[in-house]
Amino acid sequence: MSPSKFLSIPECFSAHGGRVDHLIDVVHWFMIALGAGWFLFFAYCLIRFRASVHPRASYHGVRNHISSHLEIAVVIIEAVLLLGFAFPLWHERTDSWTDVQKLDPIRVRVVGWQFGWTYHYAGKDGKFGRINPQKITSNSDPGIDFDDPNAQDDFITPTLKIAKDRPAILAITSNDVIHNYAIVPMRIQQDAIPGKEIPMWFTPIKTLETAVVCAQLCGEGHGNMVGQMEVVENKAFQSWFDEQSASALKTHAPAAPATAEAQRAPAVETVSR
Ligand SMILES: [Cu+2]
Repeated sequence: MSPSKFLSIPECFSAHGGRVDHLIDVVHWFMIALGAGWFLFFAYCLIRFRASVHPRASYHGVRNHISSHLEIAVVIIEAVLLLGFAFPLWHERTDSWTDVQKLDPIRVRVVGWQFGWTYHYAGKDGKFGRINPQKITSNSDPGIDFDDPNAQDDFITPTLKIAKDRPAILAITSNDVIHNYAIVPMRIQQDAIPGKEIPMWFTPIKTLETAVVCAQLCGEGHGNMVGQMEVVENKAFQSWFDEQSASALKTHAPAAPATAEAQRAPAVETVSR
């Protein structure tokens, strides 16, 4: 039996999510044991030291060290949970890149703002364009500087689209205040802090359409800060991505300068007879 089944957590859709659920289970088992222990101890005290048997209070209390030993045991178990389970999992999701790079990951910048999310894709060249805060024209504008050649095929979307069985590396940031980007079915979330790009990665294992939420109280519209995300088959993702990138390039690339040859030779109209 796993306690996480009773917490209304939605189904898991990511490769690593089972380990997060396992950690939730371990923590809850520990809390159940601790809660039951304290309750039994409380009930024991009520009966053992009831007024009818002990009309006069003892001002010395317990003389041995059992309570200190119990406290130390609790601290040790909590340290094992934190250092043995939680930190390694967190490190792997946010700081461990070598293996992910080899798996052709999808990279997306996620920009939080009051009150929504904007997604910035690097386009076909795989390079994100320069970000210039002075280019921001509205709350939801990530401020891409299209004078940068790397930015010409960059595109932005209001919905996160990624591919099944392909790792997604999301770099989380914010345009204004601190938000928190959370995808519960993927068992992952990260703070969105202005001026910082904090990465996190996961691999979706099933196709899905779901909501993402802001998990940090960020202002009066916080409750409306629900975004959409889609996990599609890689083929569908790739054709969508290529299309978006090509149309961005059409919009942002400067008009190609006329070649020297075209300038020399006057345009000749061929007429078929
Ligand atoms: Cu928010």
